[in-house]
Amino acid sequence: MKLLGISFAISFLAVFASATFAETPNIVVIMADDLGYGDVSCYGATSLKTPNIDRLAAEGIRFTSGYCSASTCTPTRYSFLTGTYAFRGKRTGIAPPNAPAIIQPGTETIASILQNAGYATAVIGKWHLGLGGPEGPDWNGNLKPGPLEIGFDSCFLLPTTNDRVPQVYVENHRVLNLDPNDPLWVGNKKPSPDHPTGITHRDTLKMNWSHGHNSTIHNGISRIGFYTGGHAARFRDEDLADKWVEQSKQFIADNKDQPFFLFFSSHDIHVPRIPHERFQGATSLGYRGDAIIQLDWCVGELLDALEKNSLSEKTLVVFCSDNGPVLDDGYEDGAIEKLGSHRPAGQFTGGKYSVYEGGTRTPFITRWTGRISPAVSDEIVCTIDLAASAAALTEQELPEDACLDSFNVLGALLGTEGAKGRTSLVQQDNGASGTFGYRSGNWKLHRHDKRQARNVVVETKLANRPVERFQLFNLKDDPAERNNLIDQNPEVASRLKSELSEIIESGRSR
Ligand code: NG6
Ligand code: CA
Repeated sequence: MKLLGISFAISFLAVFASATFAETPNIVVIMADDLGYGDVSCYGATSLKTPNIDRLAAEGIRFTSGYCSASTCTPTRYSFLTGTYAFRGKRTGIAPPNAPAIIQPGTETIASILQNAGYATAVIGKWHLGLGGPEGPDWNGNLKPGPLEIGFDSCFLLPTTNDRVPQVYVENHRVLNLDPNDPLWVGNKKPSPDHPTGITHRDTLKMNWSHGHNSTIHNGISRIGFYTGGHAARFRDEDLADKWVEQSKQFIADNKDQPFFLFFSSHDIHVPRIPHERFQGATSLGYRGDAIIQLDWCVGELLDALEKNSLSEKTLVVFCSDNGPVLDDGYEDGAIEKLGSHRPAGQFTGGKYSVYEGGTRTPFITRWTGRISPAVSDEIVCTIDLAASAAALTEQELPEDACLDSFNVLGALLGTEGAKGRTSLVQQDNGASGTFGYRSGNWKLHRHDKRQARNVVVETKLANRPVERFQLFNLKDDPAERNNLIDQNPEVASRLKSELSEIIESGRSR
């Protein structure tokens, strides 16, 4: 009897333990860079095949209204981590090379929430949210504050972007492999008259620049900003994806016995698009397509690593992008010439830098083997909601003053019967420019305080012609936002205008 009691107690404990464990799954967020809605085959691309991303979609939920919150990198990443719209924060537009840390220590983030819940937390890949105190990054010393001060236990970073200097890795608080006898200097001004740049040495470049990107040359490519030194620490662009995967596999293996949160922040398919030699020529679309194949390979490697460690059933994987697509973003890499019939934003208008749907509606997939039933969902979900949803998943209260615009859409993310996503969402372009998209149900309001819709440099076809301050579209009938219905629907327009103003002015939407 006693034996029976013990074995009952043990099996009760086992059930209880596994039930508890089931609600603290590992969370892996794979964020692509500049990947558009139509760039992968499970979202309709036919000019290339992305078997691993497709596999994720086939085994999980493919969202047709999955968003990032901004159409550039820094504000989307700020919102994803903090759960607060970036337009509320200072200096949240595209960060320059020497930007100080944008998210202040002590700010609640999805990482700190999960860290509090006992997760091991790591970010591997592109950061682009600044490092260091008000003076900016101390490249030769401690790069602090940074991810480790806002909830990550460890980080392995591309500190800015691949087109911004410097081309070095940052591991936790230090530049990796930095030789103290060859200190790293990073600045905005040409350091000496003889310093080679994309202008003075243009004929030596392995990829020509088309706008901007003509300062210091590294690996045959000129960049945004200047730097000298740190030669032993410099990476080859071709090796970045392999490095993110190697580091991630190690992190997964090291933490397989406890819950972990991995933010896998790919630099693909941001410019300069220089995939590893084995992917060069993989598609007919040029390096932009080849970089998508490299990204897809990374996803496959991560899924395999989960499988090998028997973690697929214990891991919620989220796949998303930081903003919509762009073709010529500063380098001549054939993206325009080789595009053919490929439509990077799918049926949507605009892309990176715009508040048309193409700027923020992106591939968005969730998978949790055994827990999520494969489906396609039209619910509205956004990267900004992952913080509140992670808090709900791990049964933690969100502090009142944190994650001000993050909604718990866990049910929609997991495909729970009848669960709803958001009812509305603010979209922004870059920083606090006064350019907003506001989706409410199927209605979409545009607000262009500067009366300029798009970035003229990269969207030549969509020219930055003056626009009305407000426009209204019905996304159901007109996903391409072509027919401005504001005059026919004054009441809807007025309701959306005041809802948007209220969200902006009240300082929070939660
Ligand atoms: C722009 C760059 C663009 C890209 C972008 C940031 C120029 C002319 N353009 O200023 O190439 O780097 O910033 O991209 O320099 S993001 O995806 O990180 O937001
Ligand atoms: Ca981006």
